Order: sequence, then C-alpha cells, then structure tokens
Amino acid sequence: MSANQRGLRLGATALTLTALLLTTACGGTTREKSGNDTGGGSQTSGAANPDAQLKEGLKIAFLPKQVNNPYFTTSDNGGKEAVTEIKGEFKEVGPSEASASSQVSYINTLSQQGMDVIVTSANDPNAICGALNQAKAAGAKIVTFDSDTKPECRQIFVNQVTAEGIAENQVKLISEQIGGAGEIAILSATANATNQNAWIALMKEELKKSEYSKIKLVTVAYGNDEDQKSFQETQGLLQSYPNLKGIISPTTVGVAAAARYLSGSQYKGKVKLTGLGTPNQMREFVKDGTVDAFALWSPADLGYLAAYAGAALASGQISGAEGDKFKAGKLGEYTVGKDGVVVLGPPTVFDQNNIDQFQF
Ligand code: RAM
Repeated sequence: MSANQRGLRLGATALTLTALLLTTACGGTTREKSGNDTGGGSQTSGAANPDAQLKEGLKIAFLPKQVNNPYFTTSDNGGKEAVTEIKGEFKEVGPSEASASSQVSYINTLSQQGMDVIVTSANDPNAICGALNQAKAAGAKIVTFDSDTKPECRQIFVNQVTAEGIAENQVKLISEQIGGAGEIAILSATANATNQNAWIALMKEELKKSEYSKIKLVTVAYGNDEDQKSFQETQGLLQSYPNLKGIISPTTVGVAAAARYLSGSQYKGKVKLTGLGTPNQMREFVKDGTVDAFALWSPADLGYLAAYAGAALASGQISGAEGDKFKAGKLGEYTVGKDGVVVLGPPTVFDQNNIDQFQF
C-alpha cells in the first residue's frame, strides 16, 4: 500500500490536499493527473513506444546516497521488489558516506559492468554528472530518485513529493508545534545535497508568508547524514541559541539523532522537533514525548516506482519526455512531467495516534 493510498489521518487531510494541489501545480505529475502527450521533453533519447513490453533480464542497479542508512535500505528493497516482479537482475552498491563525489567510482564500475539502468540518489547535483554521462553513452538509462542531479545528467527524476509540498509540510508542522512564534533552526544533511537544498530554499520562501511572520529561522546546521555529527550539531544549536523554540530536520538521519539528543536533555518536550523521519527510528521519541509529529513518504514505494521508471526507459516504452506514461506495478500508472520529473505523491504525517500502523 502506498503512502498516497494510506492517506493522512488525524486532521492532516488539509495537508494532503494542499500537497496534492502543489504537486499538480508544479509540473510533476501523479497518477491522478492525465498528462498531455506532447512529448518533446529536454532529455529525450529516441522515440518511445508505449506498446513495447517490459524487457526481461534487465540489469538494474541502485546507488543510494549512502548504504548504511535505513531510509535507503527500505527504498532499495522497494526497488528490489519491482525488479523481481519484472524478472530483472537487481543489485545495490554505494558509499558509506554521503559526500559529494563518493558515488563516482561506483557509477564507473556499474557502467563497466553493462548495467541497463542505474537508479541513484545524488549526493551532489554536479559531481556525478560526468560519470553518469559516460554510463549513458555506454548504454545505461539513468534514473535519479530522492535527490536529483542537474536534469541533463539523467532521463527521469522520481521525486517523492514536490519540493514545494515538502517545504510547506515542514514549516506547517513546526509552526503548529511552537504556537506560531519563536526562533527555529534547520538541521540538514550534507551541504551539497540537491534535495535538502531545494527544500531549505523553499522553506525560507514559505516562512515569508504572513502567517509565519513571528517565526525566525536563525541558522541552518549540517549533520552530513552522520548520526554522531547530527547529534553534536543539535547540542551546538541549543547552546548557541538559548531561545530556540524548534528544529526542523528534513533528514531521517538528522531527525533521529536530534530526537535522541533532546530526549536525554532538559529540552525534551520544550524545544520542539519535527522533520522527515522513518516511523521505526522515531517511534520511541514520539512515545516518550520528545516529538509531536513528523512526516515522510513511503521510501519503499519511491524505490519501487524508480525501478519501474528505469525498466520502462530501458524497454523503450518511454524516453523520459513530458507526457510519457508508464505502469508501475501495484502503484498504477504514472505520467512524466516537465523536466523528466515523476512525483510519487503527498507525504504522510506521523504522530502518536498512527505511528504504530507503520513499519519502516
Ligand atoms: C535522509 C536522506 C534522504 C532524504 C531523507 C528524508 O535519509 O538525506 O536523501 O530524502 O533523509
């Protein structure tokens, strides 16, 4: 069952609707929207044949930002499920650190191994472009998911939620939790991460709305998606900003580390924390009163959708042009939006009333 199908509970319906509106307003296209079939996207690579069958035996590799992150374990397992369904060969490789160029050597190896599809979450919008372009020249189709490269370096980007939808969600959650006023900070992942930086830029825009005029963003800290660094950065934020009322950490690693710090500190329940987290990593902190509510999409569905997008590309069903349609197994039909972007769907908000219904 996808995050979209699960829907939001507990007064979060408005959020779903807003995110959905933003999704459709921002060029990304979900299965609810019938795209227009004009084609002509910026990264087309040959004509698509919508009637082509998915090829069997496709070699599809997942290259996450980092391998030792439960978020990517879940998303890549979703990819594996899809690859198994289409009788392909799945593999997952990747660095243990999410640094900018750490993925380059993996891409080169995957290219030499003759992968049909490389599905990657980019640690940097530019650093892996050269390697990806070589892999493309060697015949691989490139799908980014979770965190994009520059659009010209891949055929399709499978976005979890529009960046606008995430920014709106995160600012709304912290505002509700701090009573609409006070100093907040952001604890991000790495300073180069395409997804994080897009979300932060749009959160800053969101905070300019009059309803948030009493909220002040004092700083952005970077925990590099390392547990210990994220923990220390949280401690540093609280020391440097004694009036801090809340932290947004839009990274599963960061928000879990920040919650662990807060739960053992005098700030527990007083300084609010929200962000993007996995229910399994956040459950204890919701139950002990450290965290009221946080959000995420289904990482498994994200990986599953990305694998199907790659298979559709490698089978010649789609070229990545705007309006291309493909079927993603149990998730149904998707349409490629502007700039080769496919959007999974709105996020789910988790709190003490629903968190036990989710296991990932
Ligand atoms: C971390 C990574 C990932 C991001 C999630 C929310 O696992 O930074 O890219 O999408 O958090």
